[in-house]
Amino acid sequence: MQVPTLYSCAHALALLLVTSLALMTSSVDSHANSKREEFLQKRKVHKLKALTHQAMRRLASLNSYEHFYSTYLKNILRVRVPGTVGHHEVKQFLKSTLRDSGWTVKEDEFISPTPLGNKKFTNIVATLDDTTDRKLAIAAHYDSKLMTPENDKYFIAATDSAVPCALMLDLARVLGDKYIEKRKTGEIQSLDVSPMLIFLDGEEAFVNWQRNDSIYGARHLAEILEHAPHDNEVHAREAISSLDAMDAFVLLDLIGAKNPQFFDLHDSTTNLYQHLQGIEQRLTEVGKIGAHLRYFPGKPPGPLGVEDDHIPFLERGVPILHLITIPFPSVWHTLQDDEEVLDPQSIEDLRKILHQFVLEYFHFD
Ligand code: 1BN
Ligand code: ZN
Repeated sequence: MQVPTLYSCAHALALLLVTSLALMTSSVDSHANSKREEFLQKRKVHKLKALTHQAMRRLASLNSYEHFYSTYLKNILRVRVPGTVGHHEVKQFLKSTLRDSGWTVKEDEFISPTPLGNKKFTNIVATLDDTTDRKLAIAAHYDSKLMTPENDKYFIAATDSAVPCALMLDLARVLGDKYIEKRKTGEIQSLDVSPMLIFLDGEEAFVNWQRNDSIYGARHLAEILEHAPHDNEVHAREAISSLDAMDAFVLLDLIGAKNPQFFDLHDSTTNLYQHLQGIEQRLTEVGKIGAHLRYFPGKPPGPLGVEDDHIPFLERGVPILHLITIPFPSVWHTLQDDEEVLDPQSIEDLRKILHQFVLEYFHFD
């Protein structure tokens, strides 16, 4: 019989220690994983709370395109190519308007190489309550594409995406007012899920649309959020990231021209899309939106893959609701994408649908 030496005893002990440490780590890992799964499940079971008919009518009567145009849209309708004065001033306008509406504003500033050299970009991220476990992100890009002017006519990208940005500022006002009112009356102390408005920079290519010359802001922000632990320490310990906090990423793009149609492009958000369809139907029934074929007709006739700011979020597993008009406006990426192409009637209708959607999502009845 072999007598164990001191060496082999120590060896066995070390092996035991390593094995039990490995077992402990893997059980910590699997505990964190199951906690993360449980956390992610909440986005799937979130219920929207329908407004009453009376609240719906009241809300739909409050709107006015004139106010929307003069307060928000007019200030964005200008050249806003990264690095220009217009870009800087629109950025300042977005931040101050959001703060005035009661939102907490953060900036994600970074420098990235582009085919035209290093450029500075700034994403703007606003939350109504930055302490909530979950967020519903609503996003649009605020930069405009670099294009050569002709006969003193400059590219102001009205549908791409000045109107989407103005719609988001309008949502900021509606949600901010409701939130302040509800806190005052003590109806809510805290929220389960907060709206998050993201104004992305550098969506447009400087030369040719390709992976490393486009969606600069979205690529940066998705990466940052993926690696940032959740703000809540308990969730952070469960390996939950700031990106996991996103219920969905709703992207608005190419909005403002006549006859817009939005298809149900992602199965992960078909439930949200169907909710938009329901709102469109209810508003049509009470005569609060104009006669139109249908803004939300359902699934597209064939598979459609549209490149846009949602891609880095999609690749990281975030549910995507892509509200982009298909077909694209006929003026897309031409100098004609200006104020003249805008259709106040459909913008007003979409404004009402989006207002109702967010109020129902956050239970702000
Ligand atoms: C949308 C608006 N996009 C740019 N401005 C994205 C896009 C680029 C979609 C190229 C299709 C082709
Ligand atoms: Zn564009």
